[in-house]
Amino acid sequence: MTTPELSNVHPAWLAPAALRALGSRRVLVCGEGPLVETVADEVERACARFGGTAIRRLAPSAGGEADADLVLTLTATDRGLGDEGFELARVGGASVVRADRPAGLLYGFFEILRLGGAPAFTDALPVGAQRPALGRRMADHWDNVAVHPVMGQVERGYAGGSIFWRDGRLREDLSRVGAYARLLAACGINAVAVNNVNVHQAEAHLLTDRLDDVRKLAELFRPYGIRVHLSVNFAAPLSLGALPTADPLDPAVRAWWAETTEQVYALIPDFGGYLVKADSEGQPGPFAYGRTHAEGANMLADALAPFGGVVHWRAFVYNHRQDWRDRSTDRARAAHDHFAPLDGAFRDNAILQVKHGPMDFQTREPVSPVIAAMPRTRLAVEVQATQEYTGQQRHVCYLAPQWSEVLGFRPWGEAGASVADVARGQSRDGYPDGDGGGLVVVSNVGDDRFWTGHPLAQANLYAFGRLAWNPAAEPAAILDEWIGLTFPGDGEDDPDPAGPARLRAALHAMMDESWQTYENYTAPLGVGFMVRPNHHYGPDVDGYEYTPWGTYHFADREGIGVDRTSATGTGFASQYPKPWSEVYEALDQCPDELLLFFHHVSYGHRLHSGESVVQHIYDTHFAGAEQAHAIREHWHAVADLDLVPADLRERVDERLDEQVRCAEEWRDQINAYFYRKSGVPDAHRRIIH
Ligand code: GCW
Repeated sequence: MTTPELSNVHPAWLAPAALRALGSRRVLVCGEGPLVETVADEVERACARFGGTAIRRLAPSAGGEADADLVLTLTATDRGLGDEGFELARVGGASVVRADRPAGLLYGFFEILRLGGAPAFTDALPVGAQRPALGRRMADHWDNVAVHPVMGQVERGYAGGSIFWRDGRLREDLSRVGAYARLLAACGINAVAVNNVNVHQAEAHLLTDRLDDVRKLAELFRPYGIRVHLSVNFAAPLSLGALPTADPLDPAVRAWWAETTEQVYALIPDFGGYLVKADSEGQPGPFAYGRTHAEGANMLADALAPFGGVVHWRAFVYNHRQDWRDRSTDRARAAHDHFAPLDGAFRDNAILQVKHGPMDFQTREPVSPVIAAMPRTRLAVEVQATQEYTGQQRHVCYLAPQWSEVLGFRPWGEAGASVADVARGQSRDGYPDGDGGGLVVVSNVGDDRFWTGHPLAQANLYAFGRLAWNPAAEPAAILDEWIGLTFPGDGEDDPDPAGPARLRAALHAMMDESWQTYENYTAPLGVGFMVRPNHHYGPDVDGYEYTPWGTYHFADREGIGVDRTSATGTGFASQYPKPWSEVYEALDQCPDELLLFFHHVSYGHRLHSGESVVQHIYDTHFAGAEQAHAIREHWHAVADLDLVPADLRERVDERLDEQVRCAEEWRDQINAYFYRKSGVPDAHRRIIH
């Protein structure tokens, strides 16, 4: 039985009114199997609500049926739709969704919802086949089972507590999880990791004596075609197995993982696999035994292989105890230094999960050079919906444009493959296209009534799913899709028919360029960080400058930026293939937005834009704070419309006030800092404190 909507939780992109078009028609569901039941339940509920008729048949139907407006049928199509693809057709006045496999039917159903009224039920239906570009579309939760003394229930969580865990236990009421599974499926996500990659003591036990908790979660995700993954602790053989070592080449350790994994699959036959953060920020790993990361990952891959599982092994490995005085160490280099030499050494069911940038989810970073360095490895690209460095779900910051830029980046130049191609596995030497590591998002969801703290932050999770399905999709189009599904209006019952369109236009104006706005008022020109240490919210230009974290900007009275060139700097630029190694190396070619990531320059240095670095800093910070005001004004301008629930309105009001306040604080601190360092006045004589 699938999950009905919850009355006390915002419906997000499955607003009831978005089901109206389908629910008021005659809909036939044909085929057998658990996911077909999910579709049938969805149809039945929508029809019960909106007066339509749900018809159920177990046998497949080849085409349209005279008396149905929509036929959803599981049938052999010979269209090569794969496990998750579907085909839309018009047959005799009916719209038909066909799929070879049950998950395809589920995705076809959600596509019909997305199309809304007329396009789904008339000859305007976009007929043809659709398949996901990436087979793996995963959401990782950084949820702790027990409340962590520093990080709380959810590490870097800005939406309340975990929807899975509470105070050391699995929640008793898991209805939220079913509703979440439904939302994830509706945007195309098919895998979820249910605990933090930092695996503390209580969480380690999920693998063994608390595995039943994971089984319960898997049962709620399964009806929506989502496999459950678990973050595991590399030292589990010591802590759980009472072995004297966790050495990945030790036969007893290997046997422990094999047996433990067998038990996992005995309880959860469709278990997805393990996720591992090893030798990173204090987590244990193979280095303790003089072994490589490939040896560590392969041990787990071998344990999972008999059951079809995969290990996602994270490439986020760097020295977090660096001496800030040591100029030879560059954190940006670390992942490539560690992993590129291991290309070809990983098993086929080991996926190396790489953060999209070389540092750490900053507002602006170049694409990680690891992505271009390992053609014989299955790579997954990791992005962050939880807005650790992008406003913590207090600021509007629609991240799809950033992710789209990453996915479209071509590390080997215009004629070469894109990052999306790598994630798809297309560029992997000698392996079939489509079985790459895929795309992974750190989820931004918690037990908040609006799921994501800031209600508009829902768009980031939705857009992630849609980009993982089709990396070429336009972020602005995805945004409109999300707005339309989340704020559909009441259709013919709207007292002011122009109202919903006005609201949608306002939301679009608020969100479409909000990443750029956020970049404008925060750290300039790709240099990153400049945030308050530990919690990472708000400005603190030197907050990380003399710390062990390797996140420096090197501002002095002459200039700013990190010299990562080969000629005079850390040599990071040479980790890229041509042409990018040359573009980044050359001061006159490096793109403005990444200038300070790659070069240390004087405040008077002229950007390609013609402006000096320091004047650019002043201009973007004055502009950014104004743009934050404008975002709020767009919202206030539609306050007269009675289309948004009062509690949502209040929440957005409160967050926008905080965004405006914080943007001004950023503006003033950054401008004051650089004015005081450089002594260069603003050409336009605006107020700098
Ligand atoms: O950016 C850092 C975060 C940590 C996080 C880590 C990671 C889960 O500040 O909180 O730990 O990245 O990605 O592993």
